[in-house]
Amino acid sequence: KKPMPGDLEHIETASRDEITALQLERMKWTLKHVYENVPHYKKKFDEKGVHPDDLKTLADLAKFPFTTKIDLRDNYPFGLFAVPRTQVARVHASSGTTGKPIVVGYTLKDIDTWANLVARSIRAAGGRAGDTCHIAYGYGLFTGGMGAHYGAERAGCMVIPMSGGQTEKQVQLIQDFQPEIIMVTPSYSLVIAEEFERQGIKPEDISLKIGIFGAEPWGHGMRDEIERKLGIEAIDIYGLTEVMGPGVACECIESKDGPVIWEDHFYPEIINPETGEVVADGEEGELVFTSLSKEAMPVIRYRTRDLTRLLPPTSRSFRRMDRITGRTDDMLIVRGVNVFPSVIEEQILRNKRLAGTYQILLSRDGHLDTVEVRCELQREFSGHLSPVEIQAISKELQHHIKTIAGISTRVTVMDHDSIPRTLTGKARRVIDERPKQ
Ligand code: ADP
Ligand code: K
Repeated sequence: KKPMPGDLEHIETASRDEITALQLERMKWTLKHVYENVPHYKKKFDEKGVHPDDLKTLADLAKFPFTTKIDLRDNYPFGLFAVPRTQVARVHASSGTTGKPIVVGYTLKDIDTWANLVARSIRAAGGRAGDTCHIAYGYGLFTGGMGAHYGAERAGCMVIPMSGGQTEKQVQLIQDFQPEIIMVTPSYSLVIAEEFERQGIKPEDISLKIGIFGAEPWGHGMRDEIERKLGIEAIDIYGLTEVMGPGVACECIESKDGPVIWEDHFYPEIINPETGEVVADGEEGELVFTSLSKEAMPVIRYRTRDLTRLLPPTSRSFRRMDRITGRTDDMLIVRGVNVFPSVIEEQILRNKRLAGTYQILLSRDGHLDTVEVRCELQREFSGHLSPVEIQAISKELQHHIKTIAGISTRVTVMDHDSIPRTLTGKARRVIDERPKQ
């Protein structure tokens, strides 16, 4: 499906001058808004000796301080909100580096903007009003499910709010309701594809035409496999909770050459993660976003920790981003869910019979990520516990990790000194054996 002129918003094909003018106006508004309403930003700006009035051009943004996950953690839960609580319509949350999540808020207008941007993303992907959209992202505190949902409704789709899991039911509903669009993590789409295969349903007999995939990195190999097995066009959507949720950027079906950043609402920079210097378009570095229209929780130069490049415009007037090639922190993404090793470590340390040495082993079973957490007993307990006691420790830890980090794991409790140490005496904490896409 090629986009018709009527399917595009004016700004999507506007001149660079027009986009720059809009960005500058919105950036000035945002800086002033946070300076006046969020003590954290006022303090950081003052410490750096910058004032919102110092922004004369977009490049002046480089004078302003970065925002990180630590700032969100330190202001947990609502300290970075720029409007009174009475004006916040909804919150979402995502994993932080400790047991406490990071929390974001939206005014009704923010939710409206978000719905518009996901709707724009769906149209970019080739979806149209009247299509049926099956959503298999998780609903709840995660931004995935509800973000996709409101956007698909806004695009004029009939929405099937299926959420994740229950693969057989996913297939049954797709067979019965005949959706054209599916929104889901790329890895789970392959699990669904396999269930179709198992039931002997051929790709050409599946109603789906477009899949919009995000929440985790995926590559060309996976795109080909998904497209072949489901008989669809597979489109990449990018986003993150701190900046909004899914729909910060989305690929266009005409070119399928990397997500187009919706630059009228999010100003991207690429920085050298070591020095913090802004690098030129085309150079790889860490992606940084400044929100341009958010009311409840704007972000100024938010360091995503995602490594990528900015690419020139093609199908739209906005710049694109390349695939995410890695991260500058140790965050893991397991089945689309962000997981910090430090959160798992916290849960291990809660049990006084366990030592601080542990290993997280990631591998892939079929299309899904699996996680094994190996930990060791403290020396004084090692060899003194019954299998039943050890089993109970592992069950309890598994439960805590599921509750706090939101992922299922297999926990193996080993004797003291079972995990190999390196020369420095430290164990390699994360072993990622998942195949690279
Ligand atoms: P989401 O619902 O988009 O996954 P989260 O806040 O849970 O939002 O996770 C955001 C992170 O997920 C990003 O910083 C990035 O590392 C990863 N991510 C999201 N979308 C993509 C994508 N299309 N490709 C690669 N990584 C992605
Ligand atoms: K994610």
